[in-house]
Amino acid sequence: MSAAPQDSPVHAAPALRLTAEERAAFDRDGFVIRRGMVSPEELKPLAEACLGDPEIDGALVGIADSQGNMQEVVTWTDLTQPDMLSVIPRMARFVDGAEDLLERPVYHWHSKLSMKRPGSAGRWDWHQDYAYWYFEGCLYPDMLTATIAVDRCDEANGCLKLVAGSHKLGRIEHNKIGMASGVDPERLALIEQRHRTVLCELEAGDVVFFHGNTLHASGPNVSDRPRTLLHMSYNAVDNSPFLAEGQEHHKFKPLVKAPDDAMLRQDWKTVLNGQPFWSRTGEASGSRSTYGYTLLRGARPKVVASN
Ligand SMILES: O=C(O)CCC(=O)C(=O)O
Repeated sequence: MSAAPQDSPVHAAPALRLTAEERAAFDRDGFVIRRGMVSPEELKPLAEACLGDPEIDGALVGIADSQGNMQEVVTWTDLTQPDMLSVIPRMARFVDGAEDLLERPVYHWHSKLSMKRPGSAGRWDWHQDYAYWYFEGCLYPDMLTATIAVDRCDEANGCLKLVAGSHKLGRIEHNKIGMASGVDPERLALIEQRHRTVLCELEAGDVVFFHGNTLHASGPNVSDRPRTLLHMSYNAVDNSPFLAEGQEHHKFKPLVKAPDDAMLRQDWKTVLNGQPFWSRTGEASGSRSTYGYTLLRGARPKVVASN
C-alpha cells in the first residue's frame, strides 16, 4: 500500500465530490444518497470477499436486537493495516464527502461490516448513533457515516430506514428495550407523525451519508439474499473524545487519504485477514454492553497459520 505523497494532497475527482444540492439535501434531511458512487468493478473484491467469507475471518459477532434475534457485525478503528478494510475508509471520495458535509476536517471514528444472512430475523432497532457516541466522549454531534451497499439492499433483505429531518431533534434519550436499546416507542411514534420515514433502498455501490443524529433502523432479512453494508463513520477532528480513559481507539489520529483509484488498483496486500477487529477483544457471549446491547455470539479465536 502506498501512502499519498506529502506534497500532493489527495482529493476526490470532481465527479465524485458532493454537489451543493447534495450538501443542501443532507442539511435538510440528515442524509443524502449518491447513486453508483462505487462502480461494480471497484466493489467486486469487497463483495466477493464478503460472499466468500461471511464470517469475516471468524471475527463477526452476533448482537441481539430488542426481541433477542441476532444481527451480525464486525467493527474496526485502525486504518494503518495493509488490508482492504484499512484502505476503503481512507478513500478520498468518502473522506472529502464527510468533510464537505460536516464542513471541517474529519478523522476515522470506526467502520463496520453489518451483515444479514438470508432469512435472518435480526433487526436494528430505531436509534441515533450519536446517542452512543455522546457517551464515548464527543461533545458535538458533528459526526456522520458513509455507508456503501455491498449488496443490493431493499425492504425484503433488511435495508436501512431513515427518518428525514430527525437530525434536527437533537440527541434523544435512548433506553433499554428488551435485549437492546433504542428510542422510546411513544416518542418515536410522535416523531414519525411529523417526519417522513424513508426506506433507504440501495443498489450495490450506492452510498448513503447520514448524520450522527439521524434516526435509523433496519428490518429482518426475509429474502434468500445476503445483505451487507459497509458503514464508515467519521468524526470532526476538533471533536475527539474528551474522556481520559477507555476511548483511546476513538481519539483523533491523522487520516492519510487514499486516492480514489485504490479500489480499482486493489491497493492492499491482504483482503480480510489483516485487520485487527474489536470483536477479537474477547467479550463473553451473553454480556450486556453499557449501551444495552447483548452479545449473543462472540468472535472465534483467530487461527494463526503455523509453519
Ligand atoms: O446495518 C444496519 O442495518 C444498521 C446498523 C446500525 O444502525 C449501526 O451499526 O448503528
